[in-house]
Amino acid sequence: MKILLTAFEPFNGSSVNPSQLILEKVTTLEDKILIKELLPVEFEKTSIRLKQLLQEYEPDIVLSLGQAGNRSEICVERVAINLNNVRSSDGKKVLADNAGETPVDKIIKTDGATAYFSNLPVWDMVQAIQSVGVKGAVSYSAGTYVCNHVMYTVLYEVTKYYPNMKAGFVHVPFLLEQWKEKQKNGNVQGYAMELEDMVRGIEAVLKIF
Ligand code: PCA
Repeated sequence: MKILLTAFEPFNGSSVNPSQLILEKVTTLEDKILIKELLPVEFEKTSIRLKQLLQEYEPDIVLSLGQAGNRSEICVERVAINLNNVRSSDGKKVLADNAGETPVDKIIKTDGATAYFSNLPVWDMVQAIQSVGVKGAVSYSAGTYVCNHVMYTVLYEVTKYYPNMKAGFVHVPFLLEQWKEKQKNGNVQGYAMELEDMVRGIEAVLKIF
């Protein structure tokens, strides 16, 4: 069993991304090969890199991790949509990716489906997270930023070329220190979780694969 685990660099003014710290801490599992890859928060580069990784390793499972600061649980994403959009829902803010790209309502793949469901066992994953005392939930939107882009791109490739591959995405909340930092700067939103709880939750998920 080969698992490709990806995470992201920091973005949006943060000095850390919890997904990166989880990636560093998660330990290899006895009977499974874990391939770890840190991705840039860039629409274009992530697609290129992911395509290469799928070709090179042909993993059985691709699990991608990212941060969603407004969440209070570890969220197992159910669906990725065919849309890149960096504009906030009220239309007032734009969050460029780390390369300065600002796509607005842009279709990711003209020959792709409107959306792809994760083909991982999302409810079992949520249960695994909860079974180690960590808050977990299914989410029905991975957003329209780089995380959704990664989930969509992988599922597009899986649907087209890798019928046996399973793929999905997990969003984690802010880290406690990160949240405190944001609170100091007066732009707090959302919730926070300790890194060790995040790591325990993700390790529990990896065990069921
Ligand atoms: N979260 C962003 C991109 C990188 C990350 O960790 C997102 O939810 O799209």
